[in-house]
Amino acid sequence: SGILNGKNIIVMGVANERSIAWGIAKSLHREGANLIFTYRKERSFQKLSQLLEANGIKPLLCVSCDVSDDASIEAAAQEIQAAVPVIHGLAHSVAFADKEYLQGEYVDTTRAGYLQAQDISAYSLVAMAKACKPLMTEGGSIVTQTYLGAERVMKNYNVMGVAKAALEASVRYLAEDLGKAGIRVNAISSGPIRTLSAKGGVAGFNELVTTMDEKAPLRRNVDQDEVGDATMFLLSPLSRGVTGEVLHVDSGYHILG
Ligand code: 0WD
Repeated sequence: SGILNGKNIIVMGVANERSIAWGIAKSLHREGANLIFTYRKERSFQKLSQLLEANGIKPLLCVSCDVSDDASIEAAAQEIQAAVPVIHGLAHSVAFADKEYLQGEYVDTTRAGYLQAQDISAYSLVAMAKACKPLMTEGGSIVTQTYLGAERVMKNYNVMGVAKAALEASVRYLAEDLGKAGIRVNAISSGPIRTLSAKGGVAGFNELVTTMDEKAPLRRNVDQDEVGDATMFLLSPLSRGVTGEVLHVDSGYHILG
């Protein structure tokens, strides 16, 4: 008896129990959704299988999908279509930039580093929206994960901030295109959360977390479960009038000057 009973939703980007996508998966499961997971690395698949087992979650399907590869996306979409007739939602929670470019100055970004960040972190949403559109025959909801570095200069976030800006603009253009098919497209802009990518990637990440405790209106940071619930809201009919939106789940940090 959840708000998402009978809804089939794809979750991308569970690497381990700290992943934002795992917070999303727990919220969606609690509300009765049937889940389809995509993973890139074999190690993530093993982690994911253990997590599902330990939490008593039976997925409809787990499929490999490397978003930097069109053939991999197409194969994943075909496998999903063969197993699940209709998809109602997509939680996109993947990004990547070489950590060499997540420190120092943005001006030093190479063409290859720039393109890779754009490819995996921004174009992947477009590619996945394109692949999922034919499966969302009853309308649907697509939600991605962004960060404040898209809107303003955050130290060290550099090339990823520029990729997130493209991601947020893509949310708006996709919302216009897919709105005709009853498909909504939104983003969550979360505060800094200690995950595999964040800790290992962004230089000075610990300072970002400390600043939340000291300065954010709520005087604390957010966690994966809070992002999970907000993402669930955007994937659910509770948000049926909302599209093209970036919702901040950051203890209010973004309102500060
Ligand atoms: O502070 C944070 N952690 C924030 C993260 C604040 C605001 C936003 N975000 C965003 C991230 O930019 C990303 O878009 O949330 C999203 C999820 O990030 P996360 O939960 O921090 O990261 P993590 O737990 O490391 O999972 C990211 C997954 C990994 O899975 P795999 O299976 O590959 O280990 O994204 C994956 C990444 O490797 N990923 C890819 N998945 C498919 N194809 C690819 C790819 N090419 N590249 C990376």
